[in-house]
Amino acid sequence: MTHEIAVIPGDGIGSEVIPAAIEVLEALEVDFEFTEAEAGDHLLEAGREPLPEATEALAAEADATLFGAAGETAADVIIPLRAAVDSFVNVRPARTYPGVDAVKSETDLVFLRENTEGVYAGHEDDLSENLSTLTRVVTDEAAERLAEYACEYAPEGFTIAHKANVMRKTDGRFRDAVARVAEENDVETDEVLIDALAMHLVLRPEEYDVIVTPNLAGDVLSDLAAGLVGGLGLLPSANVGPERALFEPVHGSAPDIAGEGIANPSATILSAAMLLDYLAEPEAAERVRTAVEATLEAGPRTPDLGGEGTTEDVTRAILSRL
Ligand code: GGG
Repeated sequence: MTHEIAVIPGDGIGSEVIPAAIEVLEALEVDFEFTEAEAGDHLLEAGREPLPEATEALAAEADATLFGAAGETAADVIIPLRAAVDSFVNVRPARTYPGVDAVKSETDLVFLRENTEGVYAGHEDDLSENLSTLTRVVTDEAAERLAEYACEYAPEGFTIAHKANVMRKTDGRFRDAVARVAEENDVETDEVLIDALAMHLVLRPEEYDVIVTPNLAGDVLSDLAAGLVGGLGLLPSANVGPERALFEPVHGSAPDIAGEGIANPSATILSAAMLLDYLAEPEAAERVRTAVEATLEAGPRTPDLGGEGTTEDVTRAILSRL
């Protein structure tokens, strides 16, 4: 069976790490047909739409999509692309790896981030010259979809992160809907306020496992977790929908290092491993993860991990260990 994969490198280091992941996928005994499409700041700068209709349509039809990074046009690119695959959950694992310096070596977390609404729903306005507003959207439907997924993902239980003591209606609705679905499915939950959770994660990340969060909180806390485990170069993600999914590193376009050939490809290659799991290719996924882990342990490593290796060096090493 041939898996049809949409490939959207996006901006900055996206166009350096995506080819690395494609090389790894091509080295496996799995049939893929890759179709590349454009999106991002560079299109806007050229006077074009940052997300061409053809790119959105490709993601909506492919078996899965591999996306690189969004820059200034993130709201115009990545949010509609997630919607194109009807993704209601962004799965963001953050764990430590042998050989990589971590602030907290006991970290092994997965964020299940609501992926359609909250403050990322796109209802932002300038009401006057000096007043801008943002409408936060929380529906039972989105929270329940996320919770159903969380119950399947973590039947042993999960933590609900919210700030319902202040955002009583929106985060109150989120917390109540997620807790209700968990109870209906006999899945245990505990809950924690998002601000307290930020501190707990820095001090005692080992106390947490699977964390279900509203949209913005999941975005912020997963970057915090990246800081605990060695940086954003290590965090993959999956945007899962009912019939399709889009995979991307958690990091953005990293304009400070774009073009230098030193971006860490690990997060994108680990995202490709998540894509393989999604496509029911678990052995190939495991081969990729094992090769990435061995390379993180033995090197070469890119400068974000204290090494002197290039993207190319790390990719070659991963390929040699497949
Ligand atoms: N590959 C992830 C990416 O491009 N991140 C940039 C960004 O701003 N993301 C916002 C989000 O993940 O919602």
